[in-house]
Amino acid sequence: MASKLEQCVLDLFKIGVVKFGDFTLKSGMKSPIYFDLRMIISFPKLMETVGELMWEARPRNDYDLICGVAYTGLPIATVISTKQDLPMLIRRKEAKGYGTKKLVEGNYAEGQSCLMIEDVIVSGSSVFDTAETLKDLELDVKDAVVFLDREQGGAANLKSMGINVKSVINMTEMMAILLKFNSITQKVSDSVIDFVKKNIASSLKKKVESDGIMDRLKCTFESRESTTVQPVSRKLFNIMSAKQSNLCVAADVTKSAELLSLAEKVGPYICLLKTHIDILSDFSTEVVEELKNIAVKHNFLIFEDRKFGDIGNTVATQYSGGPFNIVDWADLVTVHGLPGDGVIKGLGSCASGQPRGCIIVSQMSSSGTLTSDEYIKGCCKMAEENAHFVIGFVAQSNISKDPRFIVFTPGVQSGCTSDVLGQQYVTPRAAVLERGADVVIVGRGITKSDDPCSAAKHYKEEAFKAYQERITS
Ligand code: 5BU
Repeated sequence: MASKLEQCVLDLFKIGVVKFGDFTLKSGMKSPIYFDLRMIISFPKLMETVGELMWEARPRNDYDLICGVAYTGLPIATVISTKQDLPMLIRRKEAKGYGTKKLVEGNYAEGQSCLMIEDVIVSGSSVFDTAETLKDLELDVKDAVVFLDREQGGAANLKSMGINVKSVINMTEMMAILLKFNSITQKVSDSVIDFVKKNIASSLKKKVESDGIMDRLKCTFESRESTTVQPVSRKLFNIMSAKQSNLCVAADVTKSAELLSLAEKVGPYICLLKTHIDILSDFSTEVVEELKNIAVKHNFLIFEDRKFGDIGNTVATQYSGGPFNIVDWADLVTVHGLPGDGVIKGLGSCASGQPRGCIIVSQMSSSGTLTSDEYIKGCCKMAEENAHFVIGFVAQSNISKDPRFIVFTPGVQSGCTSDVLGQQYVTPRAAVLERGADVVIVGRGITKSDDPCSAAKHYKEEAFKAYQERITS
């Protein structure tokens, strides 16, 4: 009598899930065997058995959620979800281009544990990508269960990235069952086992570390939108692609009327307007209401360059409340890395469901800045650990290859190299092509020009052209 697992393997073989021949896998690797679990959706009872076996193989007992890895993981996760009464999440392959633009569907709360469900692992890259996305949502994702481990290094790869994988069956065991029930010959079994031994998938860790495929500098803003779940990053990538603009204007003016008039003039050319709200001599809540309307009208985001730099409890009260109530109107704010990540947690605690984010000042444009290499590294680590709220860095060099993070470079002006108080300038072209800026921040180069509207148009075109050259070079 065949066991439940043996019967399941034989049934899968019978419906054509296990195929022998010449196949090319997703990675480009050639294979004499292909395991195509997609077709079980046409065999509901078998799908139920697969779900049961996978649930029995789970690494732990206590999960709050499960998440199917698109696509074949999805129906299996659904079967498990309904049977075990366990809420499910879906991670899209691509972010949808309309509506809420969410990458993950379903309800979740910070800190909940989530088990990933996948049909087959070769290198483990799909499970890894899903885990990264779920971790960005502050979920606890350490485990995955797969039906078939092809024994080509996927489990070890994932282990090195901190993910524990349990499989229902591996390739050797599957060949043994098919052989035992005379479904395949010894020769076929030997060739498959020989193949998997000789074709170990490349190290995920090395691939991720070398960032060969996903180097920030080489990716389009459009493609980077789907690498992050941070809502402000996603909005900004979207605006940058739609408006073909990576220009932020630093609106350093001291009167509300000047601020609003400048925002109207440069609005069509910018993705972001940067403010120092405390330099307005006539600040009122009406001015930020008006500014928000102009931002909606011209489709740009508002960025208050507040440079929060205190303990979490203090910055929380500075951010939410006081005369400026920044959290109410600024999509983005800057923070210093100096206090440690309490500053980010403090701000995050005030955002309560609104799409808000921060940028870590990692390197400054001014001469004599104290930001050392160690400091920069610390800022990058802080960003990675707080990627749900951090959207990127203010920097003067290519400090991160991570496509999720956006690098903003101030100290940009054509035809001028410094001011008398230590500011140092580079051209938009040099900022984007030599220093790795995604967004260039231009203040006086535009605000002090005779015609801020034409100056903004000019800077916008120059910076975007440099970005286009960068991604195609
Ligand atoms: P400028 O007029 O283009 O020099 O204005 C630059 C703006 O960017 C100004 O608002 C500064 O406060 C801001 N800035 C900067 O110049 N250098 C930095 O390293 C950081 C911010 Br952080």
